[in-house]
Amino acid sequence: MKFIHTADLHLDSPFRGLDEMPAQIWQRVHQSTFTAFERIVDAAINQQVDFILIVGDIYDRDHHSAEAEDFFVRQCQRLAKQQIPVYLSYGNHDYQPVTEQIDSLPNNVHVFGNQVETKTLTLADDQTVAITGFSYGKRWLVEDQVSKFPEKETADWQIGMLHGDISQNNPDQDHYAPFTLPELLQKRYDYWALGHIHKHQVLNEEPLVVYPGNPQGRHKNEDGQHGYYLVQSNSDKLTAEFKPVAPIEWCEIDAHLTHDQTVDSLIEMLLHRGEAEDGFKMIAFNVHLTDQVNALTKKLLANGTILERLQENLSEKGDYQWWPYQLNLLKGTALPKMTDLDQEYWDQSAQDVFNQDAVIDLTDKLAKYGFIADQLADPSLVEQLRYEASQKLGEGDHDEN
Ligand SMILES: [Mn+2]
Repeated sequence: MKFIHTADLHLDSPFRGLDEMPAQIWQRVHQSTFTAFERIVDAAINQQVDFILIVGDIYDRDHHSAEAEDFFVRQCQRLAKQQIPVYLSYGNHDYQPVTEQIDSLPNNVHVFGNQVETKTLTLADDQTVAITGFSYGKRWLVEDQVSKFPEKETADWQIGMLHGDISQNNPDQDHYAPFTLPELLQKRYDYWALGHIHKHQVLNEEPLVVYPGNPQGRHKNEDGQHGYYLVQSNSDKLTAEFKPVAPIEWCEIDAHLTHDQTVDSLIEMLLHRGEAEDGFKMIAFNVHLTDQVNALTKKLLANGTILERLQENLSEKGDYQWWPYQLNLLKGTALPKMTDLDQEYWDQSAQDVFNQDAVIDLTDKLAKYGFIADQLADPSLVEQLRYEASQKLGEGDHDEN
């Protein structure tokens, strides 16, 4: 048996706030979720896999675009021509009522209904595979779904498809088919194909319990490599191998400016750092400043000029191997543009406002909007909010001048 496990394709992710970049780069960014899945289908065909599992969030939003749907159908048709079945479930992003075979999809695509059900297939070598799963019919599924999964019975291989999150034992957070690892293991399945968490990870080795992550990261918090898992049997054991496919990778680079650095030498340094990266990278520079940094350099960093010059430099060459989309000034920053604001006063109020408690408070009020709750749950958010606020305050000051 050989199959591909993927999830969270998030086709047609909007990549908001990134459209101010050269058309070539924007095209690449906007197409990336499509390209990543196309590469998975290429791999399925080249590897002659027995089937593909797609565990929820095929589309980025519940009202997905017709273009995204058309793209997905065409990719499934490529697999149909090769007699490769697709088993899919919808997740919290593309939840929908599933009552019968969805007519736009070719016959090789098997969609799980809103209630837990099991589908079986027989492989070329006569081994049988039972696959159990369900589709989200609404944005939240607060009830445990795993209790509805049958224990492994007579099939040679039993696979569970579960788009969900490990239970936090907190009804305010457990919105996505909460489960525990022991509960999964009790079912004696051969493989648990998870979805929902966007960072690829193996939760358990025997049997394998795997989050494949999304095949294309959508922003800086989904950095590093993204791809799918190729799962193969070797006698009665399964192995899962991570295969990267993401056409763009998000990355953060720390740069420390401790000396009296000129603007030109700074730009040169950042260009070198970007060029040293392999593959196409979308780079956010985190520039750490100290008081010794030249005052003019600080101003140009803070008002966006340095980032613009970096981008101009790459645009002039026209050879895009990476793109600096953001430049953050971080701790040690003297907040150069906030000349009228007492630093001590800022630090004190920032501490009051930008802390995890304040964010949780906000989360409670906004939690009914699932997509907002997802964003707010991100641990790096506090730091990011604090930084954005300092930038905004700085911009105000700049405008007055
Ligand atoms: Mn997702």
